[in-house]
Amino acid sequence: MKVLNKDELRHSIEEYLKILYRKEVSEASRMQIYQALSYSIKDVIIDQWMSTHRAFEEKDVKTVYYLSMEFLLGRALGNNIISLKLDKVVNTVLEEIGIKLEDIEEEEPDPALGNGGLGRLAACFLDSLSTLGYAAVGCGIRYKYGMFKQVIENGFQIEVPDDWLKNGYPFEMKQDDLSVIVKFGGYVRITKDELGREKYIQENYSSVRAVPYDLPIVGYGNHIVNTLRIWDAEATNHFNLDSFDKGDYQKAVEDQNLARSICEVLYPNDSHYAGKELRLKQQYFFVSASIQRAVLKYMEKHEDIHKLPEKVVFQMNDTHPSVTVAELMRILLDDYNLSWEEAWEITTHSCAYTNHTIMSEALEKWPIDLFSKLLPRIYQLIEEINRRFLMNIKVQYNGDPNKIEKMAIIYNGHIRMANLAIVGSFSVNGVAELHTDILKKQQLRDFYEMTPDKFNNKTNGITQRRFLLHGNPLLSSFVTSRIGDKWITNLQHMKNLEEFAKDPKSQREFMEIKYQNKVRLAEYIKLHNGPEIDPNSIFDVQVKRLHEYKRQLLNIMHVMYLYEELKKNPNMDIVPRTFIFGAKASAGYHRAKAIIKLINSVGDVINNDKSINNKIKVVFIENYRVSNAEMIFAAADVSEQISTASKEASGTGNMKFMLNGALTLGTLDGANVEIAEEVGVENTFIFGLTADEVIHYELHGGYNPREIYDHDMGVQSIMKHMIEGYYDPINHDAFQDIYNSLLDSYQLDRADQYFILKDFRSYVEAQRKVQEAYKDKSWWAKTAILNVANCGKFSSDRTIEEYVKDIWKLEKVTL
Ligand code: H2P
Repeated sequence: MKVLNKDELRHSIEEYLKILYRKEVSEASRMQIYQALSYSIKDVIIDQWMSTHRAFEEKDVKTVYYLSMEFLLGRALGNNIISLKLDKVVNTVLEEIGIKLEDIEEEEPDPALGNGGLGRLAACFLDSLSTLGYAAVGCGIRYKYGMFKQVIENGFQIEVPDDWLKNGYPFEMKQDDLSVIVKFGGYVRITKDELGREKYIQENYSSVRAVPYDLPIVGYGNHIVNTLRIWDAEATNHFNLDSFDKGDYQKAVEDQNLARSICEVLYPNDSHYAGKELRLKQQYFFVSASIQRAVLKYMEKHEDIHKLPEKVVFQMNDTHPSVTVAELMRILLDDYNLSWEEAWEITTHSCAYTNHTIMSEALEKWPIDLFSKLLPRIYQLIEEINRRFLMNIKVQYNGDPNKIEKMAIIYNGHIRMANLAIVGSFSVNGVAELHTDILKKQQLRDFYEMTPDKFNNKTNGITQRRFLLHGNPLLSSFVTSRIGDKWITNLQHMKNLEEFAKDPKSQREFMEIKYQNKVRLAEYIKLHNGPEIDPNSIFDVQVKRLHEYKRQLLNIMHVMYLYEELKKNPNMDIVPRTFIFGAKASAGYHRAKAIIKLINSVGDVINNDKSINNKIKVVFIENYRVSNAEMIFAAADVSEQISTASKEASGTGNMKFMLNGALTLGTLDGANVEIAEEVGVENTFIFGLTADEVIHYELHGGYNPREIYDHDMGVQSIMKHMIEGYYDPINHDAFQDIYNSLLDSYQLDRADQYFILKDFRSYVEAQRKVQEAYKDKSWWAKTAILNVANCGKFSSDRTIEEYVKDIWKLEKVTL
């Protein structure tokens, strides 16, 4: 196994600087050193990558294909250095060169191929799969532009394209020889083969060449390297003489355009996809390419296609890749000539589905017309899957039209992709206990009643390697100095930290580390257009995608309330607090963007009001993403997890904060419930309606927020100020819609459908308790340490072991 010593690394960096840029170390820019260092690290990875492959092949292990439209990777260089345990060597060499690793890391683009939790979960899962020694391939799309870069101008979000590939990405490898063709459109001709069997042939189609780019996923210290395979599209039909001869010029142009458009952009996950043909093209494109490749690879070493489920499992990350079910059927029927029964048996033993949200916007539905034109053969197959499934329903439920209405795959002119995924899978899982419960009892109740054994829960997790070892080196050393370093690969070991929770020296040291991390974040904020903030204040943080159900609005309304109280009573007893936000709103989500503007306007007023003596500050961190998230989690005292109960399937930010010793202020939603269970509810600040209460209101037409508005003068005052220009004399029109959404129903949306006013007082009270608790530094330090000590359950290593045991059945490989 290749390891690098200091001299070899130095030599390698020098060589790459020469080859790539014709430069000496002393002349090279930081970007050039970043590239040269990354290539040097990649050299080490390549050897491990090859030997991992060899071992997987020799042992003929089963592989999970994790199909996901999103992988929110974060930067690779630092993480790879840590996983290869090369940090000391790298630091020594860079010191010689006179540059810091952190500065070099800053040169790396943050591949933002995802929106939020779902994509980041996929990245954590790959990290765990490699570290635990399981064979896995992540399958996704190589978007040219991932998530946009967010710039805040005059308080408004502006979206700027993020051209992450502009300087080349050193860790990727193009694998031209593994390309496959993906077909769209045309029609299906039915003929008979020589044995008289019906054959379905797609004709007059457009096609693209799917070209894989492989990224290494390096296991921690175990020499295992798995692959994330992201697909790019190239035109099949170059402008060759052939096409001109046939008068096919138009088609050649179309194919070029098709290839160019498919991988261009990442869609926001809260947009309504209906009618967005390009989104469906993306889905089929990467699914078809991935499944074709997986089957080809299996057939290289095996003879019997019937045994595919023994060696391959396809995990569909949410509804987006659910066309997998039909694509696998197509390959088995059309390419391998299996009977329907044989093909269905194989498909339903290879496919598994994870549901990540009950928000209806994510349960994709496609109009039949659009779908059947784009994917004529796939549509035929879905029709047949649906026909057979409806026959089962009819037999089992006496043709009950209610059951058909809820469960049919094709209904009301639409194809319901979640239903396809459920019917075609042997496993359906939710991502936290509460969420899985809601799926069983509400959302997917009929499916659960029909096939209860398919349903299971897999509470999400996060990788402690990125979010503690890499993101918070001070706290990592604190932990390791006390309990050793086993926690890096087995987070349950954190439990041993519990005995230090009451130790005054550990408490002081913990608070000092938190302070240092707050200083680091304060400097970052200042450097990135933010205000000056006091590291002695409570850092109260809410960072996540902006969505009404996540209730950033509730948070900022509490800030407005606190400010107004403080104005009325300047001597009010208050512990200085910095409210920190970070969030991107999808470009078309106007209300979410108005909430960002509101946060910034409120911040402007408060941060510039000398009369309150810096007691509260509001910061909106521009362009929240994985790389600054690592720093933010490390610096947080309070973790805001305040979604409307029942709406946040799990949350994973909540776990990252806990791991870094922040205390949860949250509703009993998603994985917050399990966090409270693990650390003890007395060591969290829980407030608000429960999921049952929310669901009860929803089933009975909601509640009347006007009553609260009329009687609660605090609420009334902040709401009036919102629209009267108190926080923004020029742009306050932007807030009228927010105000209306809280008081009036509009079309299908009930007034205050996320129960912000309903939970307001309970939130204010919880916030008051936070402040009281913080006054007792020793209690706070003890509780923070207890949070770290009890986060063992929330490692993605635990989640992956559960997937492996219950769903994937993979073998562990050691090298
Ligand atoms: C979603 C859910 C989260 C969940 C995550 C991963 C879609 O992510 O809403 O509750 O933790 O998937 O399962 P997000 O909202 O963060 O984009």
